[in-house]
Amino acid sequence: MKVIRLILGKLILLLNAVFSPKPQQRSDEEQQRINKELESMTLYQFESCPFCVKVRRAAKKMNLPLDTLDAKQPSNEQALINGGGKRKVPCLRIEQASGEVTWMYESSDIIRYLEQRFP
Ligand SMILES: N[C@@H](CCC(=O)N[C@@H](CS)C(=O)NCC(=O)O)C(=O)O
Repeated sequence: MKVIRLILGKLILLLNAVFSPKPQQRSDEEQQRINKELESMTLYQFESCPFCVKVRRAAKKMNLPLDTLDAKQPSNEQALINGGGKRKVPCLRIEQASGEVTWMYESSDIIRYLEQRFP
């Protein structure tokens, strides 16, 4: 079972690399403004988790260079559990200007949030 999962994971990564989405183009000024906003967000993920790949692909298509953290790494895993409440990925950590932090689970919710915030 572990071997099958490993092979499927590698296959997902290969297909993702081959069929990489084309990033949306923006003016340099607009892109810099968005990149600055993205500094308040971090995506907790596993490299070959299909739901994480789905979010990364959507972010790439929207040209949103999200900071990512490997949730398998113990300190990141602990931060995810302490902050978000569960060890599940993908999870987007969003820090508001007020300092309030939101931990958003569910790939579809994360993608919808990014699409609405960066139309
Ligand atoms: N419905 C969720 C599914 C996410 C999910 O099942 N993630 C798996 C990894 S692919 C997970 O975090 N499992 C918990 C674990 O491995 O400890 C989504 O779309 O984000």
